[in-house]
Amino acid sequence: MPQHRALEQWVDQVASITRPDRIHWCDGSEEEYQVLIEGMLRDGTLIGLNHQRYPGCYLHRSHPSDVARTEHLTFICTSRKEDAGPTNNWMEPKEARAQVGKLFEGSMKGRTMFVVPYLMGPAGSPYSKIGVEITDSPYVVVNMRIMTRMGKVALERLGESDSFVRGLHSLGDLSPDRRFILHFPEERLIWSIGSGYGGNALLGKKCHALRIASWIGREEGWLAEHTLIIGVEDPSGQVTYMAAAFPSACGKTNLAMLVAPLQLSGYKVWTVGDDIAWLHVGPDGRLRAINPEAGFFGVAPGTSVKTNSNMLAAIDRNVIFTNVAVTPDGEPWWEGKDPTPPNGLVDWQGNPWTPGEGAAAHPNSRFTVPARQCPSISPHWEDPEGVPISAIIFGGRRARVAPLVYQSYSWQHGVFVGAGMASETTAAQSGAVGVTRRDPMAMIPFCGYNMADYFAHWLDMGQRIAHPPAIFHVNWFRTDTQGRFLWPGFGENIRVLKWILERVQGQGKAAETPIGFVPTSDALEMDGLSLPAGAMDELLRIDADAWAAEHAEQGLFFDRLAARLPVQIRQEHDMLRQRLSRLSAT
Ligand code: GTP
Ligand code: SPV
Ligand code: MN
Repeated sequence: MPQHRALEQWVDQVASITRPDRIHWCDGSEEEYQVLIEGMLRDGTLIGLNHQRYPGCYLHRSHPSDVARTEHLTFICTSRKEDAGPTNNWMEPKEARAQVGKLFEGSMKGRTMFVVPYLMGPAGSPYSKIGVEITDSPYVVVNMRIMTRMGKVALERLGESDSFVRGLHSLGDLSPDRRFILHFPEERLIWSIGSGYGGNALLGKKCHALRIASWIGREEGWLAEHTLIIGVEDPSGQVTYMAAAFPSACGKTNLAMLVAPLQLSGYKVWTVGDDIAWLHVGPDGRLRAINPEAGFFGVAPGTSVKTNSNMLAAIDRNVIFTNVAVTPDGEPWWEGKDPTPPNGLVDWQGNPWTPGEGAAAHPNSRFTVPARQCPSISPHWEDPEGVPISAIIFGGRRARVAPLVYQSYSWQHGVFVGAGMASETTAAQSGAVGVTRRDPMAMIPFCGYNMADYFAHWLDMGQRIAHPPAIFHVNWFRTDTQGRFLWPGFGENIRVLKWILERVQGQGKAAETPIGFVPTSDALEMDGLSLPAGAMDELLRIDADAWAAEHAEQGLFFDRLAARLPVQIRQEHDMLRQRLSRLSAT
């Protein structure tokens, strides 16, 4: 294939270091996929599931120490440390190459090296980008085939160009002591070794489509965000597009596939994307979103007919499950799938499971499924020019402080709301669960450059969009004094989307508060839903003391970024303090 000379050279160079037994160039065909699956069934990497009920579905059990992203082993390797910024781990590029390069020496001996060309974004879109992942994991290859447009289509688009994101991945020995996920944004290069887990190993996803793409987006004038994309259809049939950024395992997939309750069945949510959006200023002066992915890598626990019937309907065929439990009939199972667990479950590590023994499925067990199988997939999900975004929604997992929903006063204030976000940690990353951490725009693990420069880029984008989207903040996770969720969430979240829609259209009742526009107590449509007495007031309450503490926490975070923090963020932070002081005075 002389027409891909730059790629060939890189492949040769990698092979001379990693020394695989064979090299396989992936074409992305169905036949190739089946051959890989059969090989993995033979060597035990995959386990077949009940093929009557779950045709084309398989289970992978990962190494028990390799079940989530490992942020402490993830690095941004820019020539200057300041360009990675204080919120990223940094390694000097030469030192990183020396230290981690050694681990790649001979790492593919006895294995096949797969060359995986892929496209992030629809085939015909001017906003799509090409990547090539070299990996020694067939599990990664089959997942990449679901998550991206993989093989021939990408090679054809590449042609003779040498402009593609290079991703080198090896399982190594899977030891966390020799695990590194390195990004060299200046060279459009990713090195990942020692993990087979999704976000660490499917390099098209968080490594390329967020960390490297966020860097490219700043250079080229667009945004790469940890954001779902939906179209909300109102009873008149009009569809309004929204993008929502929540941290990992905080409800993007569920909101992206929301089914409205009966009383609001005139509203319908269309799914465009569930995890990542690339946002460009379109020729029409609107912010246009494409979903760079072709599949969903979703959280299994909690997925049920009640919470996400669209997803449940999507994952009964052609799915790769990772770290779920299995029933005696060979069906996948996870906590929350049914109210009571079936008898005779085998847990995610392959051992017989008894109730009360901890979770049967790993809390971060996942499924990989083609997006086109989702019943709510939008007819516009592959539109080359993207869909026009009217609202951006930030959100976190906050037991207190953040109300159910509020609207920012302006683009600049909205960027500040995103910059000031925090959320409680989940099982999607290794480490403690439930710890509140600052997570601006849900991008703290994914921004490939200095977070202060990132805020500046957001502010700058606002200047360049003729019709900037309105910016909101939501919180489905506020709890009462007993720790129970105050808001039912899931399908009922349509009530909040309806208010957001109304606000975008210049309607919707709201009160001006120190933090932004908050719905009045009668503003949300409550037909068919009764909350316990006082719950709505609590959900919408701005607690002066809690917000004073929140303001202080934000200040500490902004202090870390002080060297490059845009003055507008400081101004908004000061204005919030002034407005809050008036609240506590009354
Ligand atoms: P990533 O794929 O990690 O980026 O996660 P995500 O943001 O797509 O999260 P997802 O929708 O998969 O939800 C993660 C967990 O949050 C699941 O266990 C859900 O059941 C739960 N969840 C989602 N939406 C809601 C909600 O509205 N209310 C409550 N209480 N829980 C929710
Ligand atoms: C997340 O952790 O935000 C995910 C899963 O969407 S992963 O692809 O592993 O990053
Ligand atoms: Mn995610």
